[in-house]
Amino acid sequence: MLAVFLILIKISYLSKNLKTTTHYLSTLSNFECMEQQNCSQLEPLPSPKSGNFTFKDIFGWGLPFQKTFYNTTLSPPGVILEINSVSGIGNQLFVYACSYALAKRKNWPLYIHFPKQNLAFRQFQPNQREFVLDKFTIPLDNIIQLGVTQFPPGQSQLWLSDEDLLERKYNKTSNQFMQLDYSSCCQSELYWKEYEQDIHRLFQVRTDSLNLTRIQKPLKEITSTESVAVHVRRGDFVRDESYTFPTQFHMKAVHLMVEMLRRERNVENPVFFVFTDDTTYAKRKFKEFSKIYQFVFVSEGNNTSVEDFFLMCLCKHIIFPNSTFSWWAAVLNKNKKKLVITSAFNPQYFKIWNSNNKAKEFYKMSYGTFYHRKEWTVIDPFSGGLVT
Ligand SMILES: *[C@@H]1O[C@H](CO)[C@@H](O)[C@H](O)[C@H]1NC(C)=O
Ligand SMILES: *[C@@H]1O[C@H](CO)[C@@H](O)[C@H](O)[C@H]1NC(C)=O
Ligand SMILES: *[C@@H]1O[C@H](CO)[C@@H](O)[C@H](O)[C@H]1NC(C)=O
Ligand SMILES: *[C@@H]1O[C@H](CO)[C@@H](O)[C@H](O)[C@H]1NC(C)=O
Ligand SMILES: *[C@@H]1O[C@H](CO)[C@@H](O)[C@H](O)[C@H]1NC(C)=O
Ligand SMILES: *[C@@H]1O[C@H](CO)[C@@H](O)[C@H](O)[C@H]1NC(C)=O
Ligand SMILES: *[C@@H]1O[C@H](CO)[C@@H](O)[C@H](O)[C@H]1NC(C)=O
Ligand SMILES: CC(=O)N[C@H]1CO[C@H](CO)[C@@H](O)[C@@H]1O
Repeated sequence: MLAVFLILIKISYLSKNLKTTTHYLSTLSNFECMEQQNCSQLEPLPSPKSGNFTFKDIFGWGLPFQKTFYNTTLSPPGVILEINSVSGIGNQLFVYACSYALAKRKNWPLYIHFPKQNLAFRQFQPNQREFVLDKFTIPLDNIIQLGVTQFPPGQSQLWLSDEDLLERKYNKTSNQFMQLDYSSCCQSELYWKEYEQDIHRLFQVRTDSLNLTRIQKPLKEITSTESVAVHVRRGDFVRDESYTFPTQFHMKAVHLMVEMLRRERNVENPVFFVFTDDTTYAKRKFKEFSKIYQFVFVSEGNNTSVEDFFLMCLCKHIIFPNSTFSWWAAVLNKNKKKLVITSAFNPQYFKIWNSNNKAKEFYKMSYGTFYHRKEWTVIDPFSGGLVT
């Protein structure tokens, strides 16, 4: 009897919390289109002229992908997006945005090459580089499997570099398939600026990608306080001494954020939400700070990187190092009064980068000029000084 009673209390507690969470979510996902007073659908990209690519049933059911691909031949033209197997969320969004903009400009279909991964077993743990685009509101109709999907005889892709794309240096009258070459990163909004609104709508995390029970506590705290996301990235940056991020960056950035919030936003009680792939490390680093400011360590328990990303986007303000994951969280953040503090690139990085000089010069130039948004506060990761 008592047990049944307790279970009932538990169920009603859970469903009440779930309702509150769902309420937050629905308010938030409509936020942008309500703001623009325009909730109509996006103008879709053209459909392919040949082949059928319907394999929606693959997502979530763990069917081996081979079973669902048909042996079809594509008709040019089209833009082909091949997700590099080593890219994380941030870089997948960068190359998608860039390919989307190219397809849109040409009014061509966009094909996405499906990676050889079993989607059912994705964990989205830190440093696992998994296909993630289906976790967003990105339409995935034109999926292909290169190798299974054929090009017509004599057809191939026109490979484009970052520079080609930015300067539109490709053959504009070409009717060939176009594809980013493997070194293209498209790490700037300049590649898709004219479709900014589309990108914002396509890059919403789908509600069904989230475990609402798991994230409901931080979600509530983040939406009800003057929240500042703090991204502490260790993971692949600790592989090698020369990659270790100077911890003084976060310290300086937190102080600066407090000062800027007070001065520019009249805010006295920010709450810092730490997102990290190494909670033990972050807790140790922020030990003293936690006594002065309010700190919440979000990345604890069985969270996924998609959930962390979703929550980071909802924080009112953000502090982040040179990570593309948090670059997107800063850009997709819808708070009109957000403050963003980030780190300049480490000049050391370009010294160890072994690549030809031309590409290196291009990246140096791009990171120094259009990688960061103008309105962001960029500080030197070592001295903490402002970079202008
Ligand atoms: C809403 O967006 C659609 C598609 O982007 C556009 O065609 C339409 O003119 C917009 N309507 C308003 C009222 O802005
Ligand atoms: C797709 O093409 C395959 C092979 O031609 C065919 O067997 C299948 O019925 C088609 N599916 C749809 C949904 O049109
Ligand atoms: C796909 O179709 C082409 C043309 O019909 C055929 O030559 C090829 O062997 C097929 N490939 C597979 C893997 O079935
Ligand atoms: C550009 O593409 C068109 C159409 O495919 C082709 O006829 C032309 O020769 C190409 N120009 C160059 C410079 O490659
Ligand atoms: C969602 O998260 C809760 C709390 O961590 C966990 O008990 C539950 O199993 C999760 N659900 C799914 C479907 O993973
Ligand atoms: C990003 O940060 C890491 C850690 O400090 C650094 O080693 C790397 O050089 C940085 N990358 C760039 C492009 O500045
Ligand atoms: C994480 O998940 C595992 C297995 O599902 C469970 O045993 C563990 O208690 C969970 N940890 C937290 C902090 O929720
Ligand atoms: C993806 C992610 O951030 N996962 C974190 C979840 O929480 C554990 C425990 O704190 C972290 O180790 C993971 O990095």
